Amino acid sequence: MTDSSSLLEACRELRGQIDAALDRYSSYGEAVPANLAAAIRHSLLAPGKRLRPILVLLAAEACGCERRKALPAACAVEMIHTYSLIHDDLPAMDDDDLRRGLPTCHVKFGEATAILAGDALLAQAFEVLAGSELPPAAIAKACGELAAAAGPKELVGGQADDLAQEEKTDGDLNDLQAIHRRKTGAMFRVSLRLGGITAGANEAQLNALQIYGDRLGLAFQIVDDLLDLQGTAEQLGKRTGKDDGRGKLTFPRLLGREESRQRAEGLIDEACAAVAVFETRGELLRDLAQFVLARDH
Ligand code: GRG
Repeated sequence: MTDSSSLLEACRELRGQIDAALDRYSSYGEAVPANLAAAIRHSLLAPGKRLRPILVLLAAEACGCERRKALPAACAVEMIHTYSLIHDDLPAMDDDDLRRGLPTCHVKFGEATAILAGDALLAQAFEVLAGSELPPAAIAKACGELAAAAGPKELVGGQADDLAQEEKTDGDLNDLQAIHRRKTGAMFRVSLRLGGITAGANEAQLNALQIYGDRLGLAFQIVDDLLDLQGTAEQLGKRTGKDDGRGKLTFPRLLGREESRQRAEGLIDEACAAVAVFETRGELLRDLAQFVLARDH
């Protein structure tokens, strides 16, 4: 394992490259109505952790590709993630007023503009990915996989089940894992796979990356549930304690805090084992997995 300062340094550098690219992609000039552009930039350029785009870049690197080549795919993933956050915060969904330490998009720009900002990012993600300098077959594969991950069988389906779950009082661990494998996990898995596709990875490599993404996504969600109980709004940049207050199905509610943490640790071990095949080139992926477990925001 590299020391944690090397991981932090690498992440700082990657975040800088991702932020600069997102800034370029959302510098629309006069082509986009000013209010819509401001709403998109408010949410997209807000200080998110950029975990998913970092995963795209690190997956590409693990497969021997220059990070720069994977930057459009990384930005496409972050655009879809940001759209999902904007829509999730709307009054009809989670009804939140704080995101990434800032007022949510609809609080600042109104509901209609926030819906349009999300719609715009969802579409632009595919424009950006389709415009990347990859062989046409790789672009088609990447677009297809990203569409599937964001679609009704994965992200949107997981969100629908999560909303439906709020109406119920029952629900077990299988239900909860099924929701999060789609709502949170799909975007993690596809981030890893897009990095691999960019690098021209073979099926075995894509499979290893997918297992890593699956385990990391679930562990990330368990830690998210624990932080919702333990963290502060200042630390997390979003409201905390909401899930518990509404009696929502969460990992700590079903398993208790200690067992939830143990489960997250087991998943991180599995994630790291999956990318052992990349030897030293997978080192940052393994370090990042440990960081997800230890994160406090
Ligand atoms: C509206 C289609 C649709 C989907 C919404 C992303 C999502 C699905 C809901 C957000 C609510 C939530 C707490 C989801 C689980 C964990 C999660 C995805 C947290 C946000 O991701 P971070 O912590 O956020 O990586 P930043 O701001 O750092 O990018």
